[in-house]
Amino acid sequence: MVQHPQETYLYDPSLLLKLDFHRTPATFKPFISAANPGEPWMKVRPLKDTDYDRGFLQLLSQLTHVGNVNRTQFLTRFSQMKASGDYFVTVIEDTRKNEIIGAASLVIERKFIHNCSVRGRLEDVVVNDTYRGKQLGKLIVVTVSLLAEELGCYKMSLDCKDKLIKFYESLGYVLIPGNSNSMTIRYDEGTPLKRNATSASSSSSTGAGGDSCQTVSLDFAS
Ligand code: 16G
Repeated sequence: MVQHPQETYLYDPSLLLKLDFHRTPATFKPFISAANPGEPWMKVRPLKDTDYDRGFLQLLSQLTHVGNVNRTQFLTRFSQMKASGDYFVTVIEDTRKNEIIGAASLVIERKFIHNCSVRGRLEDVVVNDTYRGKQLGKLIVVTVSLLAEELGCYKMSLDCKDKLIKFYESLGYVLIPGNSNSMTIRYDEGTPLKRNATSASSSSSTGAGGDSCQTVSLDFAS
């Protein structure tokens, strides 16, 4: 096992202990929370600079293309995120195996609108699928959603595939009528530039079953 005498959290871990899991519309059976995730070997915490050695990037590769990110690149990105103060990458660790088994990021977007308020964006949600049945998807999403509210966000949004809409709805996210479109220009698919515009009301350009993205929001003001 790799020993890490000095480890750095991306953000203050005590923030996670303040979250009131009774505030979420999600149903946990049995009841769990970030502070008590249901197994003694499970820990919900901020990303650490040492998580490069705990399979964090390998887990992300279950979500999308990660590439060959070396340790230096990882640590540079970690330092940039920490310095900005706006990145709340949160993970679930299996402490028996020293392995990251779930992750989700809250990214804070600073606004002039709403009295210089902040908006949350839920990004890069992924759970190791061998840990099914432990409510980990719910746990990690609710954790960062409550964190967004705790940090003063007036709303939180995410883009997801059609097949995940029901899951996010069960956690309080809604498709806002007339305003749930996710539009994208991709710069990573070579030339010519491909344009992908997907819409809740349009099925014409979305391709094979359920691959279009939709925007789902959690409104803390209402
Ligand atoms: C999903 C993720 C998004 C992630 C993207 C990666 C959630 C809620 N949404 O849309 O955060 O960045 O997939 O796909 O986790 P890409 O590689 O095509 O951008």
